[in-house]
Amino acid sequence: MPELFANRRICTNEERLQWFREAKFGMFIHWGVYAQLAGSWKGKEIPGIGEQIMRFGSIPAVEYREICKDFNPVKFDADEWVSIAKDAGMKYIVITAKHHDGFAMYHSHCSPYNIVDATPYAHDPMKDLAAACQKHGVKLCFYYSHYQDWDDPDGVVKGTQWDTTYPEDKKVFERYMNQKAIPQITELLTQYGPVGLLWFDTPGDLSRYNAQRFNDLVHAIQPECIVGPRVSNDEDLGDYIGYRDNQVPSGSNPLPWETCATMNDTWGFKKQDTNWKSPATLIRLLVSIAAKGGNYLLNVGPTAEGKIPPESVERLHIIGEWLRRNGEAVYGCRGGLIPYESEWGAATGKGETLYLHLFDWNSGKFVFIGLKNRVKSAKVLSTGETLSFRQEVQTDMGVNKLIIDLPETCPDPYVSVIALELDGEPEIDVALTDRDGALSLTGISAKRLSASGEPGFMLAKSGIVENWNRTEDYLSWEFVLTEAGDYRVSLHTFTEKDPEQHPDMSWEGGHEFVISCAGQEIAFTVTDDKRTHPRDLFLWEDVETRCGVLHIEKPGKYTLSLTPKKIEYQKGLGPKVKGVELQAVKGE
Ligand code: FHN
Repeated sequence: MPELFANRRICTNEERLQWFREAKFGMFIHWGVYAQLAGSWKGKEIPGIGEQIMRFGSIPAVEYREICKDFNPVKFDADEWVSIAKDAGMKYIVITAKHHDGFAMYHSHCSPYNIVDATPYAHDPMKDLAAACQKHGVKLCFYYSHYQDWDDPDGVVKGTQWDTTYPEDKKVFERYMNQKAIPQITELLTQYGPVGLLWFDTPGDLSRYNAQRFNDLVHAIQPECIVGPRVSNDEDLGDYIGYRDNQVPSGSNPLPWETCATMNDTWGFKKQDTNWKSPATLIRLLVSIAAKGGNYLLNVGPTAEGKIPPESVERLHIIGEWLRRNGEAVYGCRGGLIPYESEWGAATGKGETLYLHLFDWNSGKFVFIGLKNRVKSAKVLSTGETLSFRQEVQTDMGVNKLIIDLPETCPDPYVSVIALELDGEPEIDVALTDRDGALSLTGISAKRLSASGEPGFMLAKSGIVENWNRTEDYLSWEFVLTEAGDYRVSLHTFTEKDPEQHPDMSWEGGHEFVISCAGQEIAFTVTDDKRTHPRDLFLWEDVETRCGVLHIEKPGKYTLSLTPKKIEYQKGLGPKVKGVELQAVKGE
């Protein structure tokens, strides 16, 4: 019996998640023999994500196996990879030990289809990574495709089928479980020392029974090892909450959670994908996720030679530089101080310090609304420069205002952090208030109500209101508007850019709604007036409907409700609502 079995002890979820809660930032590594193809097959560029070129290029398993014969990552240097992660401020790495293609990137004794036995490289990179992680104090974690295996005679091929050699009707999933998946996970948990997290993927139609077997296996071998949320489609299995790829929720979640994300548009190395996110986008995503209480698992796709692409290294270094100056406002910080998104940036807290992460530095002043504490001091976190400020209460509206004077020079490109010493732990009145004439009323901050008792619609963990198929269900918000005048009102719904992959999320318009506020009613039909593709949302698009104009006679507290009059069912979807936006009409 392996030694780790012998050391088995009981470990609570809280204990095993302690490091994860503090970590905030990790490196996802998609590395496999697919890197050899770099996005092309037989001289043709294959559309789709790099690590799934076997599927997108309909490459038969017998031909795909030939790729291994040339896979020789002689430039792989575990120390270099882990140092890049450490320099970026990442606290854990999650590397693909086996992706859907079925190829083990470590020395597996139960399948010869592995990097040691099937490639000229004949060396186990996971051994080196385990040693480098130990040396640098970075947690080693493994990704394992537990349900899909496009090479195993009994493995699942989800969705579109192609010639994977083995007839579907002869497959016995239990045989794959018992002869490959369970033994390989056991190897991963017994050959490389402590493993921080087992990151499962695409549970598909995996039965509850089998998902539970994977879950229990991990905890039985290494009680401290976290089980990733995609072990099952059932939300109660897995030790933390996982969002979909590149999906950042629009509000905070008090449970430990993670978003995994690409740095360009793919995971596995793909030469043609040069759509790199900017350092500003990456740092703002890291900050927004931390402020909502989550972890950011950012991907790199090393080449077949074993190098992390220079575009990724460069961006990671910039993030690391930013974290060296501002990491105090990220690591081990409390999220959820403001439970919804703020246009100006984000807030985190630690003890009696509140950190305001400003995405734009508009020299002059910054007004923060809702802070109930007395501020003892304010400074720029990265430079220590003291800032002057004053606090006032607008009593008629009950709005607390903190006005901070900002010097000319922006201290940090991308995001500047102001650290406020308070008279106690941060207490923020999260009543919704406009800022510079704009106000977002999102699903997260709405009351979900129904004229007939229990509302039938739901708030998905992404923050989108879904299953809205009854006209008696409606949304309502209470908020403060600090300026009188006209406000343009728009509704934001969501659609899927790739309806084939997630057909449930494609868009349907034609619904009729009424917005009621300040004694006025705006009736409108949901139309596709403007589409935007938020860079961080990858497959999702925002569809804006311009509803009309609301007149606000005087500043004060208001209630706005969004009530459907008719819901279109042609595709049987109903509206997927992100929220309503108010924007002051200025100078017209
Ligand atoms: O199908 C995989 C995909 O190739 C990639 O590994 C991502 C990373 O989260 N997971 C699956 C899709 O969600």
